[in-house]
This record gives sequence, structure tokens and C-alpha cells, in this order.
Amino acid sequence: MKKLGELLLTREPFSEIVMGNTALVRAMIEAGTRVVASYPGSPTPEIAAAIRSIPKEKRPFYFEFSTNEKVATELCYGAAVNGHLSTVFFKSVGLNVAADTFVQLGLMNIIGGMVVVLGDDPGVNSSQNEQDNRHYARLSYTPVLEPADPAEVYTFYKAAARLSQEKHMPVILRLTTHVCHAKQRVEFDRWSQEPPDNTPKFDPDNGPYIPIAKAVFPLKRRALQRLEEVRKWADESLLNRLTDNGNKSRGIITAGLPFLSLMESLREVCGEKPNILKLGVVHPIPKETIENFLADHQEVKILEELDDFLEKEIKSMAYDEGLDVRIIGKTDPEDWLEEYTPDKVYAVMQRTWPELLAPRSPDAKGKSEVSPRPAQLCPGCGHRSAFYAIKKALAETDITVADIGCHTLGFLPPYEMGQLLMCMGASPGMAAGLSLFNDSRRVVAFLGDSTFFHAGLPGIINSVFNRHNFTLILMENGTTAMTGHQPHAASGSNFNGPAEKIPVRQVLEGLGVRHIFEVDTYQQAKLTGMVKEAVETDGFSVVIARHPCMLKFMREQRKKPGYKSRQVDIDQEKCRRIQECIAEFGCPTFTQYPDGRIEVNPDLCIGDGSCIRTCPAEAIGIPHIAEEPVEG
Ligand SMILES: Cc1ncc(C[n+]2csc(CCOP(=O)(O)OP(=O)(O)O)c2C)c(N)n1
Repeated sequence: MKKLGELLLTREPFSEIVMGNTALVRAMIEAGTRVVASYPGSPTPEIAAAIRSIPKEKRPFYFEFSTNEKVATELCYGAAVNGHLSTVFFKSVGLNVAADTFVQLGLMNIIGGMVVVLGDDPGVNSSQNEQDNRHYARLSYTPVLEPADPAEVYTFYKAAARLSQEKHMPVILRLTTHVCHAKQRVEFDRWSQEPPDNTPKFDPDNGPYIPIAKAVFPLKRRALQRLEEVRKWADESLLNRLTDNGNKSRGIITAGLPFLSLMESLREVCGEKPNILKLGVVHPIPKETIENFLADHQEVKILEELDDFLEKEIKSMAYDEGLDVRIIGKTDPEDWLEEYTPDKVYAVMQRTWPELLAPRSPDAKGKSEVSPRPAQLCPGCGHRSAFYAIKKALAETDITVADIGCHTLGFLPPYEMGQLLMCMGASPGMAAGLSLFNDSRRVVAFLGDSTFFHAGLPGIINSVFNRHNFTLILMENGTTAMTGHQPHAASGSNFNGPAEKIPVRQVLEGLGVRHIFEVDTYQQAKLTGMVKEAVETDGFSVVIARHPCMLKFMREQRKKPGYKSRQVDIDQEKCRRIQECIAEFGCPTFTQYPDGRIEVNPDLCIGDGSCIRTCPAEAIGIPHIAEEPVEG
């Protein structure tokens, strides 16, 4: 069987079972994409994993992880106005970071074409909100194509690229978690690689590219006109599909994942199945197609995940055309929430037309429940040692501000560090605000190292500039851990190989931070002492709490020849059942038995020894080679 990288570069047509995120990469290759950039975030990191499977020297396009989504968008825009088809991809909330640039793209003459791939997250699988990025499309006059499965991801990307190249405007390919991660057999086309044209084609005469004051009006007129052209194109497009069940009275308009869930739910329909119009182009919506569909039915249900985006558009369209049709949008506050999985769609459709689908008893649900697994830090995680030590330095009344990353999990017991959370890089700003008019409760903020470069720096600079008074704990683990160990500016390598390491300490010094402390988090007593000193220091102080990500480190160790797993043991004679290892340190490796005995779970322990100094009875022994080698 071919390796993924080879498969993605196959010249002849082939078919394979792949994830939506992988199908996207083949589509990029076939479409002749030259520049791709991203900042990691679920549900999109597997796109980069598929790109990584292609050796760098064979990769038909340039790829980088940029420092944040805004920079990635700017990079792709720069490449596209120079004539190269480009693609930026990131998660839902990434668009908020990119927005200041993104909202202008629709005004520009993007001669090379540019596709913006969004990984929206209905169901909040791994985000801080459930935002519906279709609203950004309207705000920025940008078309949106929305596939429902991996095969559509492949065809829709190619359509988006062609449309963007033809109209010189950005096109959004909106994916959602299930579409990114679903697997399906996809029929891929031939890849006839054209020799790359590296001529820099940027020409100011293709512009204007300077949208200032009144110069914006002609650009805006052009954006609106292009959008109208896309609307007409959408009416002809095969990306919209009609399923005609011969029903003269009821129809459903839907798109994306809800369509697939609907098809599953309709298997249980007792009577006549409604007709279905599945939209592939969700902005601007195809006017004629929808008007005809509305005119052909007495009742039309708009089935859409998250907000009432299509509903509002379609209702206003029906009003303008004076159509006599009952349009049923969202009927319950719950309709605005969660992923439209088959169970969810069943419930929505049951509420819409109760006689069409029989009510389900709660235990007759199609879904097999997975037992909940509380999120936790990995065994050996340096963040655990940090939280354990920092907690000892703070008073109950002190205020702790979390940020986004693995270290967000510090808010969980037993540490309970981090009482507020907003978005990436927000902790220094929020902490500064909390420190105002506040002489009695010390403020401590946490920030990861990838986030430091992503969006943390402005808040830090502001803290120096405006002389704020709080302590920032920089949780430096050398990687972007939460999203799968992508490199960042202080990692010493980028996606494509070795790179200049930008040490966080030097950055802080360069910014004029006066009070900088630095310690490996496994030195818990030292860290406690430093934090005590830092919070008592007047002004802004930073404690660099450093330890490599142990999940990444252990993965690398296990690949080494002769690797032997290690673990710690508990000396039952010495153990005084104080339970510090469980109640305060909280490593999942420790298991307590009903008789009070505490044992080490050999399948979990990595023998890092971070727990040794936490035991007041000194009952935890130094790590030794495990008797039974544990499979890596
Ligand atoms: C704007 C935005 N982009 C991407 C993400 C996805 N994301 C969540 S945590 C995280 C990584 C944070 O890395 P780091 O700051 O180094 O903390 P670590 O996970 O390594 O502790 C990323 C990229 C996000 N939540 N928001």
C-alpha cells in the first residue's frame, strides 16, 4: 500500500478512503495551489499532517505555520496578488484574529485566486464559542461554499479555487468538525502538474490596492457586483442538489452536515418524504433555484446548524417576491445550539412536522453514548508541576487569569488556577484590568509560549508601556502542545526545517520587562519561591515556568533504539497516606485503593520523577526501568 504522501502525488486517477482534511490536500494539488499557510486549531490540524506526509522537496506548494491567523492570511494575500493561487486555513475563532485583514480581501483584485478554508466548530468540540462564520461572509462580500462530506470537500475546493481565480475574489470553503474528520471513499482525478510559473506578477495597475477613504467606494461597488455574478453562477452550479421525492407540499432547504443527518432521519419517515434542496453555495444563495423551490411547495423547512443565516435570507427573498409559502425556520432555542448530528436533526424535524417522524423514547436514541472522560494534563506534564507549585505561593483571594492551551486545564481540581478565560493572548490584558484599583488581591496570569507569539505580545507590551501591576507566568513547553505539537517561533524549527529560535526571555528583555524569573517547573520549591517574590514585586513581572512537553518528549524517546520505559514506585512502608500525590499534585498515574493504599499505574507512569519531591513522607522512589517494557 502506498504511503499517504505518495498517494497524494499520484498522477493517475485513483480512489481512496480518506478524511475530509486529507481530501482537501489532494484538491489543492490538483488545483495548482502554490502557497498555503495556517495557524493550528481544531478541526484543521490534520490538513497540515497530510501536507507533512509529502516530502518537502516534492511538495508542489509552499506551506508554513505562521505566527497567527492574521499573518497567515496576509501571507496568502501577498502571494495571491503576485499571481499565485493561495489557501489559508484555520479554526473558527481564528477568523476573529484574521478579521482585520480578512474583511478587506473582498475589496481587492486577487489576481492569483485565494481560498479561505474555515474549520467551524458547531458543538464546541474544542473552541471557546460556537460562532457561525457565515456572518463574516456577508460582512466582507465573500462567497461561501459548504461541503457535507470528504468527497464534496475535494470537489468544492476545486470549484472554490476556480471561482476565485476567475473572479479575482476570495472564496470561503466552510468546513465543520464532522466534515473535516469524517472518512469516505473519494474518487480523485488525474493530476497533470503544470510547470510552475514563478514570475512575480504583482502590478499596482491591477489595483488600486490601497483602500483609503473614498477610494473604497469603487472597490465596494466591484465587490457587490462580483457577488451578484456569483449569485447567478450559483444558480447554474452543480454544487446545489435537488432530491425530488415527488412531494408537492413539503420541502426542506439545507446544507453541509445537517443534510447527511437529515437523510438518515428521513429513513424513519412514516409518510411521504419531503423534497430536499441541498445548497452547496450558501452565500450568496442561488436566487432562482430557491425561489422555484419555494414556489413549488406549501411549506419549506430551513434546516441549518447554528444561526438562522439561510432562514433570514430566504424569508426576505420570499417576502420580496411575494411568494405564498410557509417558511419554517428555527422553532426552539435549542435549534441554535450544537452539531446537527442525526439525533439532533431527528429532534428538530420531529418538532417541525410531528406527524412525519414518530417521537423517540429517550432510551431509543440512535446514538451510542461514550462514557465521559474528564480532560486532564498528561503524566509528567510540566504544567502540572507549575500549578502545584504556584498554588502554594498564592492566597485564596488572589485572582488567577487563564489563557488558551493545555495549561487552561489548570482551572480543574486540584489546582483551580485560572478563574477567567477569554481567547488566545487575552490573559495579560484582562490581568492588567483586574489589577486596577486593586491593592489587596494579587493578580496572576498564565500564557503559553505559542500564544505568547500569536497574540500575547501586545498585552505584554501594554503592561510594560502602561506600567501595570501583575505577574505573568509564561508556561514555556517549547511547542504548540494542545493542537498537536506544531512548531512556534521559540521552537528552533519551523514546519520546513531548522529555524532561528527566538528566545522568550530575550524578547521580554527587549520589551523592557524588568522583573524576569526563570525556572524549570520540576523544581517546584524554587518555583513557589519565585512566584512568591514575583507577586510581591511592584509592577509587571514575568515568571518563565519552563519544561518541555512530556508527551512530545516521550514520543521521541520511545522511537530511539534501546529505549526502556521507566516508572516510579511507592514504598508502602514509608507511605503515610497523606495523599499529596493525588489530592494536590493530581497525577493520574496514582491510584488509590479502598484500603487507602496508593499505587502507581505502570501503564500511565512515564518515570519522569516530577512527583518525587511532592511526597512529604518521601515514599516515592526514584524512577527505575520498568520490569515489563511498555509498548510505545
Ligand atoms: C485564535 C485561535 N487560534 C487557534 C486556537 C487553537 N488553539 C488552542 S490552544 C492552542 C495552542 C496553545 O499553545 P501554547 O500557547 O504553546 O500552549 P500549550 O498548549 O503548549 O500549553 C491553539 C493553537 C484557538 N483556540 N484560538
